Amino acid sequence: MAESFRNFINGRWVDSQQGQTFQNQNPANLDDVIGSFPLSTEADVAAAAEAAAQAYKTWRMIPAPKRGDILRRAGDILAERKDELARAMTREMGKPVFETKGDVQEAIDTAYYSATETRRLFGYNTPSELPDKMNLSFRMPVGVCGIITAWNFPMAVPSWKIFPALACGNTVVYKPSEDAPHSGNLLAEVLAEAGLPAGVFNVVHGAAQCGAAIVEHPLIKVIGFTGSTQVGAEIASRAGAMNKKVSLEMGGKNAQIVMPDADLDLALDGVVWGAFGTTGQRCTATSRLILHEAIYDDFINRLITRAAKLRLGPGLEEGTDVGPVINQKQLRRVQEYTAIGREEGALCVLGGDRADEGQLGRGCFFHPTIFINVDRNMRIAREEIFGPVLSVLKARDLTDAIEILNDTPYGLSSSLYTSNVNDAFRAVRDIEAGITYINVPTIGAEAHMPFGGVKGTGNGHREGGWTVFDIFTEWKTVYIDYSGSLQRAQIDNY
Ligand code: UN1
Repeated sequence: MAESFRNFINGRWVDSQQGQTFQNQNPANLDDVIGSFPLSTEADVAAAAEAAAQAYKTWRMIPAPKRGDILRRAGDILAERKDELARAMTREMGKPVFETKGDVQEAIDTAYYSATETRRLFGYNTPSELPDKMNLSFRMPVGVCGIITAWNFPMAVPSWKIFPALACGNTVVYKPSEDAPHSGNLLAEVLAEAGLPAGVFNVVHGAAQCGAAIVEHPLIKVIGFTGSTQVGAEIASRAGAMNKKVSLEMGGKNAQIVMPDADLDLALDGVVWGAFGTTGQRCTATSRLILHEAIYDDFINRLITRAAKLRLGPGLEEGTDVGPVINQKQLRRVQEYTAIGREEGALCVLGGDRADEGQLGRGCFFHPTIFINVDRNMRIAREEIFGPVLSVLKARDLTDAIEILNDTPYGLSSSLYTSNVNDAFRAVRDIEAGITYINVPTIGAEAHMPFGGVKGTGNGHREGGWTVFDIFTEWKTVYIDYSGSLQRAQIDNY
């Protein structure tokens, strides 16, 4: 009998009001059912939003550094439970344990960073244009935040949004992905144990209906979303019509450029990790490799040899390099894209198929796949696949390579391998992406730096670092006149 998990509302574990559930399976072995979770509806979201709105009244009044103390304790608990949490996360979403440990670490980093920021959260003071008058500005919390995330970073990505939101004095209604709901409950456990008061953080599980209810609930003032560009666009239009703040973190079609003067061994390490780490299921994954023509053939040969050695297997098994894709639907999607690549005339030189040998047949495994002779107009060069598929393109020179890199609807991460410092700075200037790495793969952003992208990747916000506080605060401007007389701005001083 599979375990049955609940929502977390107002500090209590509760079933959904209509009682429907969905099941969560281990993608490395579909017979392994983690448990059933509530398929929440509008009524459950309303209960969570009301609890969060009530809790907001007292939470916003607690001095920010005291809120920070709770977040710091949450960071300590995450650190103590790191191994256990990582194993639970791997069981439900597949990536190897060394990666889920990194995922927890990113949440720990964010907890400590947010805790520290509660002693800063700087405002600005400026001189007034009038005598005996003072101008100040402060960051104020916004209210109840609706947080909706993907499954691929089940601890790090929610933390990026939730911890800064709480630090600023907001309360939260969180919907984890249906593919990683258990991690959402583990996060609720950690925050409760850290001493977060009831109602400040609430978890509602469910699918599209639950997400839409969060976006539409009038008590929820801000939406923070990580997921597909299509769903993000729907959220933006619904929430926009209600004048809600929305921060969207969506797809990518990230590329690594390799120039002939690069350290080619380093570039090889970079692309293997960037393309096949997390089974290619990162919004920052390297899904295009742009090689200078002078090294094209040689680099491809070395890449095939290297990638062929990657060990595919369950993430809980020691020695696994690459885990499964998240579910059967995604397995079909990756399969469809490899068929599209072949039809478009690209040459598949590695993988290209489902892996179902032995125990792999019980899960959703796909061989690391490389397409060469890819043209920039092909769908496999333009559309996000979210799987272990790398498209290799050829460039004449750096200008051509950057033009190819920029020629997609997305703009999240990017990478250039070169030893030429002038080329490195040109690339930093000309690449259209939120993040550019020099001699580093496209994955591996650090928690205290702005994270986000341009074009179809986002809507102008940045998570991570100090910039995330712009999402979860509103500015309050204050004028204090101590002259004792009416001083009319723009009039009495000119
Ligand atoms: C994501 O894939 O949604 O930069 C986030 C990285 C990680 C975060 C990825 N730190 O690859």
